Amino acid sequence: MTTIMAKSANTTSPTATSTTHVPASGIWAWIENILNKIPLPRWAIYILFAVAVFLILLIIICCCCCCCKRKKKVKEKEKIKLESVKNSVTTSLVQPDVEGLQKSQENEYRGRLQYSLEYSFPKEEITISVKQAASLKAMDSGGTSDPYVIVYLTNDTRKKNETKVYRKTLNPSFNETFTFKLLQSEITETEVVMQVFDFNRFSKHEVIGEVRLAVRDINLKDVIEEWKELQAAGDSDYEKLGEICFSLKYIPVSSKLVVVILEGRKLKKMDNDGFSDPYVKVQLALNKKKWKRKKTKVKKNTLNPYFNEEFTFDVTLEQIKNVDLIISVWDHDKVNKNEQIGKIFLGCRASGNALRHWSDMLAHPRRPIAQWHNLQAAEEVDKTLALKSHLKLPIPGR
Ligand SMILES: [Ca+2]
Ligand SMILES: [Ca+2]
Ligand SMILES: [Ca+2]
Repeated sequence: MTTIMAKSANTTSPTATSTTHVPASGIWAWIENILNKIPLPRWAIYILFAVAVFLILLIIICCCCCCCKRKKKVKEKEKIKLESVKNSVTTSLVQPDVEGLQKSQENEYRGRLQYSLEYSFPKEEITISVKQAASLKAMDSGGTSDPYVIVYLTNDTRKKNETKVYRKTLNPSFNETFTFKLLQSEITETEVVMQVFDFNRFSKHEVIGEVRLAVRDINLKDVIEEWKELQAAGDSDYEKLGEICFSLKYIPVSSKLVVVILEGRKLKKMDNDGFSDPYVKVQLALNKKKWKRKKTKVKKNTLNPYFNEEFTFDVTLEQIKNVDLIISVWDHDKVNKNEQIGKIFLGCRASGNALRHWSDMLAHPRRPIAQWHNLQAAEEVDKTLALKSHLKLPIPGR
């Protein structure tokens, strides 16, 4: 009976059986054979097989993850590596970024603020109403705060408005409205800042937190009313002083350091007409002593000057390790003494953004690298430079 059936099957589709079924059944028979030799019940073999497959997959996934992480780390290291300055002591002097230190403070809960915003296109004015705050952080020993709000726009930080102080409360109702001039041309660059402070009669008022809104992100056609969580207050000194953009290029073969002062923006207003007359000084200090100095032309009556002036200094590879590049922005005054707006220094002992720019320049010789920097208070930078002036860099091989 079976032989007849097999024969008929063979005659109906001879090719199919000979090409596909025979080898497959051969493999299965071989597997069957092996499984039969294992002195375990069939279900146990299946479970062991599944566990083995799972473990192998797990190992493969782990290996992939490790490889990816290692690649990422190597990339990050390469970014800061100073390729052209070998055996330099820079890495030991790299200070943690200020941003990193502030991170833990940023996460803390500070409370919420309710406000409304309305922009008038014909008048080019923005009206900001500070409504109320809720669940503010307690700043005083009694578990309360004495909150008030300072409101300003970053296009003119000289005009700041503040609400009344509300004593001993964490849920104050302010309901005060302020109007600021905001030209349509200034919208893209301007932020609304609402900083909640704790009033103290005998000590410095402390900032509880702030809400900062980029005006360009707000739908100005409607009246906005909303609640926002307070964030850690940023360093408002930066926006007061302005920013400077310059490019750096180092050519080790010819020992040239090329600094191109490109432009400044949002510089602080230093004159009564609401403008400044900015120019930029580029100084080099070697081994903490003043060494070389050049300056740009004066740009009259502007807070957003465009310079595009190039300065070349002779600095050997040995000297570049000990050089501080100091960029300072000044307001030229005809009658009075010129006023310093702000400054910044770069070099192997700088930190944060400044160190990153310097490192990028050294890591990519002969290539100009441009970057924006926030200006810092001149006294602060001078203090940092002077503080370290006694520091002897242990240069290897000397
Ligand atoms: Ca207080
Ligand atoms: Ca002035
Ligand atoms: Ca001036």
